[in-house]
Amino acid sequence: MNFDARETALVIGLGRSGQSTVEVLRRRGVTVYATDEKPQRELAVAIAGVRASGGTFVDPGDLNAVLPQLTVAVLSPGVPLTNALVRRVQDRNVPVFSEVEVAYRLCRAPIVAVTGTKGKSTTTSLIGHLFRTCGRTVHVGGNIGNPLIREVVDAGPDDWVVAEVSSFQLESIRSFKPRVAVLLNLSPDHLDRYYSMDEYAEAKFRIFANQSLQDAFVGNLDDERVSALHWQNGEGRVAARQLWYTMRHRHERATMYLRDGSLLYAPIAGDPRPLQILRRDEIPLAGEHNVQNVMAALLAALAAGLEPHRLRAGVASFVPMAHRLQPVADIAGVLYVDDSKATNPGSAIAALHAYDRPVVLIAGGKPKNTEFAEMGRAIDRRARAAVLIGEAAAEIARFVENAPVLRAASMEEAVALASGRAVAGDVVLLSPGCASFDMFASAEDRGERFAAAVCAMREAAGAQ
Ligand code: UMA
Ligand code: ADP
Repeated sequence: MNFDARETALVIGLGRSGQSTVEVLRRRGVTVYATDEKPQRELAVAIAGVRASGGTFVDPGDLNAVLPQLTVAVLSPGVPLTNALVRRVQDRNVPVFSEVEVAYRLCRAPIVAVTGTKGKSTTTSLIGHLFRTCGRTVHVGGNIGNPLIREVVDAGPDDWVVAEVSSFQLESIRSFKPRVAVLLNLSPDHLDRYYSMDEYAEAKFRIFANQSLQDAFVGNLDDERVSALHWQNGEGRVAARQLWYTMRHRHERATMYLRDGSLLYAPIAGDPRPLQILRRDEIPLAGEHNVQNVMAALLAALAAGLEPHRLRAGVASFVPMAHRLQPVADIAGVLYVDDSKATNPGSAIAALHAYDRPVVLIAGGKPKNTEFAEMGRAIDRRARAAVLIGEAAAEIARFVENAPVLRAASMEEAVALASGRAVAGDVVLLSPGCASFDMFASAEDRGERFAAAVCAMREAAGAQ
C-alpha cells in the first residue's frame, strides 16, 4: 500500500494524531474521510482543518455510506480496537492501522523507537539530543506530542527518526520494524484499557515483534518483566541483537552497567575492560530512574552508530524536560518540584526515591484501575506528609499507614497545605501517580497550576 491516489482512507479520531494524518494523506493524493465521536460542536476547528486539506468529515452515524469505498482505516491512539466504530470497519475487511504504522510505511529513514511504562519522553528526547550533538539530522516525534506521521514525511534516507511509541499505538501496527527498539520498564498503567498486566505487556512487546538480527533491541535487565525476554531466560522472543543495561555493577549479560559511579560500556556483554562513557554525577537529571533512562539512551545511540567519545558531552548538555522532576522554586529552604507527568503509581514511587531529604508529597487525580498499595508504602517510608487531591484521594489514603494525610480540593489549597507541613531542607513534590483529567485539562495544565500556586505563594511571602 503506497498511500497514494489509489487509496481511500478513513481517519478515526480527530485529535493531534488524526488531524496530522488527514493532512499528510491528503498531500499524497489519498481520498480521505475523517470521523470522530465527539459532539460536532466541539469539533469545529478539526472539521475546518479536514475540509481545508480537501478531506471530508463524516458523522459516525453516516458512516455506512462511505464504508464500501474504504481501502484502509487509520486509528488514533486514544481509540481502542474494541470501539464499535472500529469493529464496523473491520467487519468490512478493511485493514485498520495505527498512525505509527502508516508513518513507518512512509518513512525513508531508520527509526529508533522507545517504549515502556515510564521514562519514554525523557529517553526519546535525550536520544534525539545525542544525535544532534553528534552532528546527525534527526526527527523526533510520536507519543511525545508531535505526531510521528508529520515528522517522518520530511526525513531523508540519511537522517534518523526517534519515535516515542505507546502501547496504544503499538496495538495496531503490522509491519512497524524499528532499527533500534528500546523497552524501558513495565509497571501497572492503563488498566482501564487493558484487562490485565499481561495484555498491556503484550501490546508493548509488539515494538520488537518484526525485528530481525540486523536490528537492535535495548532492554532493562533490572525490570523483571523486561528481563524475562533475555534469550538466556529461554523466552526466545526477541530476534534482534540484544543490548541490556543494569544499575548493578557488572553483570555478565549487560552491555552497559554502573560501577564506582561511572556508566560503563562493554561492547561485548560482560567484557571486563569496559569503556567509561561518563560519570553518574555528570547526568543533569535527578533520581535513579533517570540513570536508567540515560543508559537506555546511550545504548540506543551506540546501536545506531554514534561515536562513544561524543556521548558524554551530549548527556551533560541535555536540558531536563518540563513537568518531570522540574524544580520550580526554592522558598525559605524548601524546594518545590513539579513532577506532574508522573501519571501512574510506579513513576510517583520513583520520584519519591529521587531525593535523600524529607518529602511532602502532593498526589492523586484520576485513577486508571491501578493498585496503590506499593505507593502507600513508599509514602510511609519517604514522606513527611501527603496531601491528596482528586478522585483517587480516598483510595490512596487507604494504603498510607503512618504518614499524616491531608486532603485538598484544589491545587492552590494543596500547595498551601504542603508548604505548611514542610520545613527548611524539605522537598514539596507534586508527583500525582494518576491521570489529571478529573481536575485539569492535561498533566501539563496540572503542572502549570502547581507552579503558578507556588509562585503566588512566593510573591505573597515577599510582600509581607
Ligand atoms: N475519540 C473517539 N473515540 C474514542 C476515543 C477518542 O472518537 O473512543 C476521539 C476524541 O473525540 C478526540 C480524538 O479521538 O477528538 C482524540 O484522539 P487521541 O485520544 O488519540 O488524542 P490525540 O490528540 O490524537 O493524541 C494522541 C495521543 N493520545 C493518546 O494516546 C490518548 C498523544 O499521547 C500523542 O502525544 C499524540 O497522539 C501525538 O502522537 C498522549 C497520551 O496521553 C500524550 N498518551 C498516553 C500516555 O502517554 O500515557 C498513551
Ligand atoms: P513517559 O513519557 O513514559 O510518561 P517521562 O519521561 O515523560 O515518561 O516521565 C514521566 C514521569 O515518570 C517522570 O516525571 C518521572 O516521575 C517518572 N519516570 C521517568 N522515568 C522513569 C523510569 N525509568 N522509571 C520510573 N519512573 C520514571
